[in-house]
Amino acid sequence: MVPRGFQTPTLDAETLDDLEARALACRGAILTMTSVAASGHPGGSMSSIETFLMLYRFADLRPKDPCWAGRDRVIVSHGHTSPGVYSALADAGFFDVEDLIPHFRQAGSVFEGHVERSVPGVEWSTGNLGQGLSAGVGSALAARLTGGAWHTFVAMSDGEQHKGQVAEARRLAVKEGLCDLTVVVDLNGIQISGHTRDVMPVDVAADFIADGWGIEEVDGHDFAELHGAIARAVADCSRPCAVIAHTVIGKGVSFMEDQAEFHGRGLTADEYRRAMEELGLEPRLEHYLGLRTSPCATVPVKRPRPAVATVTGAPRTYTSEKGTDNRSAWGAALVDIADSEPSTPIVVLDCDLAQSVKTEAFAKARPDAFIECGVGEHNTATVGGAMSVNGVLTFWSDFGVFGVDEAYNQQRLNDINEAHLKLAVTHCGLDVGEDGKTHQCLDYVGAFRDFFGWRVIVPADPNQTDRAVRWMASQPGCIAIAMGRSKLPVIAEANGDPVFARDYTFRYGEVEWVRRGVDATILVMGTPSGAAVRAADILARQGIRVGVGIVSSPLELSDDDMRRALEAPVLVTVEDHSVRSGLAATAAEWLALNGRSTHFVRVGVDGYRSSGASQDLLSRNHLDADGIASVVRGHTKKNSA
Ligand SMILES: Cc1ncc(C[n+]2csc(CCOP(=O)(O)OP(=O)(O)O)c2C)c(N)n1
Repeated sequence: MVPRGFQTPTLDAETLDDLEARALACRGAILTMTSVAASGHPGGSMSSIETFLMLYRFADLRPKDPCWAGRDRVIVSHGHTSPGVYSALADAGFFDVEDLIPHFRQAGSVFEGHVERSVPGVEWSTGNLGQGLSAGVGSALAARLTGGAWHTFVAMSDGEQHKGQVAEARRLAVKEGLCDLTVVVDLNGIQISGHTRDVMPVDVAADFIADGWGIEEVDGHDFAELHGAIARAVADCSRPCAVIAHTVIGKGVSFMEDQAEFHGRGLTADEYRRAMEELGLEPRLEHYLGLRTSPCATVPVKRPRPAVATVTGAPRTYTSEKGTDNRSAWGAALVDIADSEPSTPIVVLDCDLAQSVKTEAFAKARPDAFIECGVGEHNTATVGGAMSVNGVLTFWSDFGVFGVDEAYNQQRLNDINEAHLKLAVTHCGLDVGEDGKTHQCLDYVGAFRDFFGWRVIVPADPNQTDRAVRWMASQPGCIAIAMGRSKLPVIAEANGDPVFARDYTFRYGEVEWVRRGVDATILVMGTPSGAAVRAADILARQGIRVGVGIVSSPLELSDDDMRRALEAPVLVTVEDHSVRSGLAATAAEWLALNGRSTHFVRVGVDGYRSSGASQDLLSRNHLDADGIASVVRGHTKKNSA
């Protein structure tokens, strides 16, 4: 038995023979499962199979305890090679190959078309190419921050080397000195549309070298060479290393070799029979097709609870005399959390905006836990997601346009991976001010609306921000908190007492009712909240009584809150956000789903706007107190006429 962990520099002849036999069996499984499913990606699976066998047999893993905390992390970035990954995992004992083959790509089965984190042994769901190395960087950083001794391995393809995110990840790995990170690139020279050199030439080795990686080039079908190179990479304590594995797509079946056609299609029945014959294996298509009606016995992996803050420090209270912006309240709460939780590994990721997003104080207090990722948001989003599933309480703070819009698909993959990233985005809405259209993040609620796990908080003032940030740190799951840029008034009761102070506790999904009124209801979120309250007070003096509900969780409006909102004949939603997909959309959806109608008015943003001072932009869009009051006044009059 060769010990796990790549500590043995060479493999003996018996082990090498054994590996060859396993590779052959896996090739048979790859061809059979893709033929049973009549879809999938056999070509790359067959070029990568030696790498997968090598990693899953020799990395420090416990197949019967796939979530063991100290395990090495094996991440496969070219998720379409799931037949190869799953067959190597089955070979290593993570589950039964007899359960895998009949249920590959079948509705309801755990064995999805691209590698899925619910499968025992899979660390990160991929399929959107170019993200796996970032997940590996996140895992290696998490080892450093948690004191974990694990090594991170990332298997990649050559086609995905085109992606910019890969370069972002390579650079961060070197900058952070991640020598416990090893990449194996399957350089088969083929991708969907043909030869990689024709589709988009990339000098993979030169790119890694240019960014400071150690590299070795080997025959990726030669177990002895592959093992030796990986063992040397693991032993290199000076830098991250990449093993460039020269391979042949479709390796082992003559008519599949070097053919782009077999990148992504299962074989016909005749091709399958011929291929199995060539491999010297028994074709068993009918047998497995017959098993397809039986239930899939492999169940999704249950992951341990993530790192969350258990103590978050005493809340701060802000007053209107000294105006504060929400982002400063976020930055201050963050420092408090770090101070209160010395035992919880914590990290704050930055993309060259710490000063603006107010994480500088944290960076000064905890330089060990502050990671500057540069202008590399795609990478940062995935790094953050991966850190959050590897024992680190992970925050990323950025402008809304970069943390949400720029990294939309990475945040979607964080959702799919059931990550626990805490995203604090500032400069949202027109309140970005003079930076103009390119920086107006008007869809921060809308973007996350279409994910199924992300929760979104839009606090109304610095006090609510403070409480919401502390709450967010104590929660599992992906949560975004979205803020503007300007100093905001403290929301106060009619008697002047701050609303979100003293014994106020943030509760996700709860509307805070700060004014009562029978003529109209304003539901407001975020930056214009103070203006909406002032508008209600202006209108009260004019005899129009308007209720105001502050919505801090715009994706959740409870039945009770909506019924209360509808007690008045006019409903006005107010938001520094696109009216198409923010608070107004949630309210409209509730009305439609509950068969209710009302006089419904949306105040918000319905197009990109010019640059300018925030207050000017907000007032030009009826998002200041006078603007909101005039809209409400107009509609209450019309409604009663
Ligand atoms: C971001 C992204 N763009 C496009 C695709 C569609 N796609 C799937 S595989 C592939 C190229 C495959 O080339 P390579 O990764 O080298 O795989 P191989 O053919 O070697 O299996 C593409 C473009 C994708 N999965 N992800």
